[in-house]
Amino acid sequence: MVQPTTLGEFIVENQKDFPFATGDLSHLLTSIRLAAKVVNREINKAGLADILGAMGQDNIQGEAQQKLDVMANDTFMRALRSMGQVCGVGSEEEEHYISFDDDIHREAKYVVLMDPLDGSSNIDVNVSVGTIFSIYRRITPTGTPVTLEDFLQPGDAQVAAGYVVYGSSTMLVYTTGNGVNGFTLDPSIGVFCLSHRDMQIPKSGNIYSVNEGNYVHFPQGVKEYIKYCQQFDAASGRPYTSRYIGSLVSDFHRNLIKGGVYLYPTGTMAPNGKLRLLYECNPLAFIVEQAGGTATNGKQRILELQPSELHERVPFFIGSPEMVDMAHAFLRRYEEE
Ligand code: P6P
Repeated sequence: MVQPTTLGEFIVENQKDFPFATGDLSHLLTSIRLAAKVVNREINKAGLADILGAMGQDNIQGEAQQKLDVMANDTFMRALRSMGQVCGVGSEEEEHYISFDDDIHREAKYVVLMDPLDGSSNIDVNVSVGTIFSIYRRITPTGTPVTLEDFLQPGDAQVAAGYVVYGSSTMLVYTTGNGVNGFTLDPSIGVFCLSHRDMQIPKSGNIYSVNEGNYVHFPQGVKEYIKYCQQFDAASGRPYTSRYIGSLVSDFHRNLIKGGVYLYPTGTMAPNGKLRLLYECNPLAFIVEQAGGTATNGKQRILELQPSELHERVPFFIGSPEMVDMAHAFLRRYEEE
């Protein structure tokens, strides 16, 4: 039997692709790998331990904080602090960025932005959830405490991005700008094994993912695009299939493999959209572009946007390039409406 390539082996083998690689990024990815295994273990036994349900407090988003959200945040924060390559972390679960302000960490050259457990509303009903992370080099001088400026960089400046999907199997998918690779956790040996080499999203597909419960609040162009998806047209494979898990990582991962488009537009309930630019949209946009796909806010590439605050929300259109382009055509046609 051919021995699968492990994530650890892959990181070392591909370190040469990373300019100025001093091994720091590799060590950083290793700490993320470890944290993902710990979170996976806790999620898999959540039904058994007293860890389901809300903490009885809200996070800064005003969303009921689930116990697993807090566990995941603490686990990744501890792992990122432990290896010494990171000087600070921005997290969905933390109002402000966390500075690792000691002599060792002030010399570190990376900052991380993360959504430690995305889709947490699905936790108690056993639907897949995920972790999303984004890695930048700090832009303020090493030796000084990290600043907000280090976190508010456009997505094009990312050096790495990835996600973990805790689903029927647990997968870690990431890019360092040289393509996208997927690793599946073999629970019998506790190792992530290369299972999806050089992932490429299909140019088109027949899946659209949107919360149609918000339909009445959508811009006219989005409404018209959804109708387009639902109309019969054998030549273009319509009507498309509607698939919406309510877990961004899971909806994105399925569309990355099968082809499709995920939409979270503006609406009166979410005037700027719901998804966060820094630790949801930017990392997935980096991944999808590396896989040949497209990610925009309906007008501009997500990766070009200049963030202005840590928890900034943006409208999000991501997936197969031909499907995102078609959605844009409807948005432009009905723009003034
Ligand atoms: P809605 C989960 O809270 C999340 O951030 C994404 O994972 C998911 O795609 C979206 O929000 C679901 O939002 O408004 O459709 O429930």
